[in-house]
Amino acid sequence: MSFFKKIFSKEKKETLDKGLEKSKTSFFDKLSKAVAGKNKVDDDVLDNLEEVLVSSDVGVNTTLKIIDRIEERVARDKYLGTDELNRILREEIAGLLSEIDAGNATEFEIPANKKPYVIMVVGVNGVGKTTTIGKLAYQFKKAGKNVVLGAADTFRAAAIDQLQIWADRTNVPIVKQSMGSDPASVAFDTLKSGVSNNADVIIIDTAGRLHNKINLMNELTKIKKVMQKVVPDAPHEVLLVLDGSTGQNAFEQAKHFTAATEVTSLAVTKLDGTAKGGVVIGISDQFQIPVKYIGVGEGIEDLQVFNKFEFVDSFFK
Ligand SMILES: Nc1nc2c(ncn2[C@@H]2O[C@H](COP(=O)(O)OP(=O)(O)OP(=O)(O)O)[C@@H](O)[C@H]2O)c(=O)[nH]1
Ligand SMILES: [Mg+2]
Repeated sequence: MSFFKKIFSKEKKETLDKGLEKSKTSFFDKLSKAVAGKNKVDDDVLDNLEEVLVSSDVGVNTTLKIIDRIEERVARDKYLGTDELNRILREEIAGLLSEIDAGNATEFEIPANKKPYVIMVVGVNGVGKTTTIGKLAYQFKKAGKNVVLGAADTFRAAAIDQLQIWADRTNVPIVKQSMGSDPASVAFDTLKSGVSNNADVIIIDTAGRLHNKINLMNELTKIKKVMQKVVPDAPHEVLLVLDGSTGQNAFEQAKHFTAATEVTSLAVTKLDGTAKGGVVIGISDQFQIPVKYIGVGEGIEDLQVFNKFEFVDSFFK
């Protein structure tokens, strides 16, 4: 099958499989129950499948899209055996993800023509923003890039300390001010420092408190504007971090943030401890934003470049 011709690094694949074990088991338990005792994909099977997808947090709209596509195939092929359902679901899900991006990245890369490449990281508190920034700093540094971190989450003192810990751990410089200072001012300083120190990548942490939409919009817009005084086309990437274990809540957060700012990529964290990996499929389909990274643990190496082929493969094995 063309989707799975890709050759994966075995070690990486094992981590992903292990990380997604919970999602996998649960999805497959449900899927097998959905087709138990049936040879043919009929209305009953489709109803059950719909339930399985919704309860795996794929989301209602995306579930309906998938069911529609399978119905079309049933109508076309007349007889569709349940033994083929796995394969067809895989194809349809990978197909949905393909509509959003090529999805074949395997390495931590940044565009060569943007220097410094500025990533602004947003998301509500506790989703894993700072951790994801630390993991990214580690990967970019490992790839030989000069990385600078900016502690523009000035809302809590601990937030700055936490980013400092990651800066120390990855041996990457950090620009910070005291708690309560203006996040836009920290972002400005970070870009200034990054430019004068020849940074390849600048990653800006932002406050995760739940604002109302207007406040959030104003704050993010201000940070962007101020950064553009230093690097006119910054930020090159607005990375929204979502906690994959929160299911429908992650959808709500995506709605909230995409309304407040232009989100260009997603990181879905905590997929190691959840039965809700389906959220990745639903969110990227519904918001038409590519999932770029997935978090599969708390460790420094527990961040992976999202590859839909690997993901779907792991989900369905
Ligand atoms: N299991 C697991 N835990 C994670 C992952 N990513 C982050 N965490 C944990 O989630 C908790 C919150 O992570 P932070 O990085 O502090 O989250 P944050 O979004 O920066 O939160 P605030 O600074 O409070 O806004 C920490 O205990 C992390 O170790 C992941 O992929 N898997
Ligand atoms: Mg934080």
